Amino acid sequence: MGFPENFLWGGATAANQCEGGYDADGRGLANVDVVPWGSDRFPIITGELEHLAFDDKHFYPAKEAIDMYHHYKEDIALFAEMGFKTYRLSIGWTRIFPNGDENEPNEAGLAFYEDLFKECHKYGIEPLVTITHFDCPIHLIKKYGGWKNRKLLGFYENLVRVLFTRFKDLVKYWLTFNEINMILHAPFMGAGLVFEEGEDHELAKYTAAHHELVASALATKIGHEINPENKIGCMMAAGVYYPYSCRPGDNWAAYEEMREESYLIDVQARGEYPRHFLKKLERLGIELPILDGDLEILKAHTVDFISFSYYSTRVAVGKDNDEVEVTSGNIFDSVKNPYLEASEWGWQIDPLGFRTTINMLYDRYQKPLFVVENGLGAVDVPDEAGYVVDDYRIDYLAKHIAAMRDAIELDGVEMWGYTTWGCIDLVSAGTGEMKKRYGFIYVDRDNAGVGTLKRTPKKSFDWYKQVIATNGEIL
Ligand code: BGP
Repeated sequence: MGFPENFLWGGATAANQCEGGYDADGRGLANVDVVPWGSDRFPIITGELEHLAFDDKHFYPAKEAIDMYHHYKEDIALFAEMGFKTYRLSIGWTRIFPNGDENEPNEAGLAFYEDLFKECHKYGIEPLVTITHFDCPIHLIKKYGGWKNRKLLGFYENLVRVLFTRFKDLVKYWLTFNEINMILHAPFMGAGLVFEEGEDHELAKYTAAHHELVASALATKIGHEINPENKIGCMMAAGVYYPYSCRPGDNWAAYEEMREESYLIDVQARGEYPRHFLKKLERLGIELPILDGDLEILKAHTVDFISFSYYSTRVAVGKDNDEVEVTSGNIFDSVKNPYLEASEWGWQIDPLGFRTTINMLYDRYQKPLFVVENGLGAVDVPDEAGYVVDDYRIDYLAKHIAAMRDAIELDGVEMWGYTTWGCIDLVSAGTGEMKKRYGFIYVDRDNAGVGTLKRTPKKSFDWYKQVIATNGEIL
């Protein structure tokens, strides 16, 4: 018992957080490039502050990131040394279509990923590819307004057609959009939205979300047509909501939050908008731009599996409750849970909540699951030799893997694999820091971009190697 025999152990990254090489070989500018480190980052990623180009006042960590663009062979060799069965990475859209609306792709960008995938296969590592991970060409934002414009759907369709065709023999596992529910919380990252003065934010977000949902269903259709072997999944920023107390009002708040976070995945997994969501739109006076055929496409092309990130559970409080303390979480805050410890960034640590989340998703969708992000962002202090003893990370991961094992072994959940977030140190999506590290591999670079970029395995490197070698028996 324990983990299934072909369980896909591995690690995950995203192009903009690790590749660098932002203008290499014809690559165009993307939203994620111009998101700086520092206090302006948050208003920019939420679409409140327009910032569509570099300036001299900010530092832009994605420009060089950890320069995986030039280190991928070395990095993949280290992943192979840990025994990775899979490596989750994302495509930089602007490497393939620098502006996003060209007819012909950039060959250099395709060649880069082709070589990277071949490098993975050399070691028997199965690539798991996120088509867009918080990634949208700047040109599409400036000219069309990002995903609130239906035209984006056609540009995305071109992208996926090129990817599925070119990488037919190299990639089987695909995710259409990273953490699609982040449109609701970080709409510039999730959908290239910048709000205009007086604009109805809800209308813009739900419209963009509709376009991404149809795009995702179309991608599923095209992907299956090009290669029936393809497994195409959705991706959710997950984490169940607990009611702050057993007051009915708190419980209702938790229930509502959970439904709101899940509505996009409901569409991708079941092929229909949930009725509570349509009722809500009615109340808000929002009419979605649903064109003829959209609902049929959504219905006919649901995903093959559900992937998700999990870092924390969240807590909801009803309107009738007292003042409560708040703590940080992935992009958005949550009410503080007094029963949990938190990371240095305030993210609450809850392995049993992981098991609950896994079960909730499986009960809700009855489709195979894939954990594509989980991990601990922490400050690592290397010794003189550059070695990090990260027992805190090992502890976090061991407890979460044990909870996942319970979900599989005791609850019968069908789970395809597990990739830890940021298997090599990379730039934080939420804060732009390098200091917030998740990796098994230390990268010498600081928040201001200073460092040699040297890679050094941490203590957790050998630990994870053993986890994979024993298929999760020894944690
Ligand atoms: C998810 C994103 C990742 C990643 C992770 C950790 O939301 O999909 O890109 O960065 O969270 O978040 P952070 O980098 O803010 O610590």
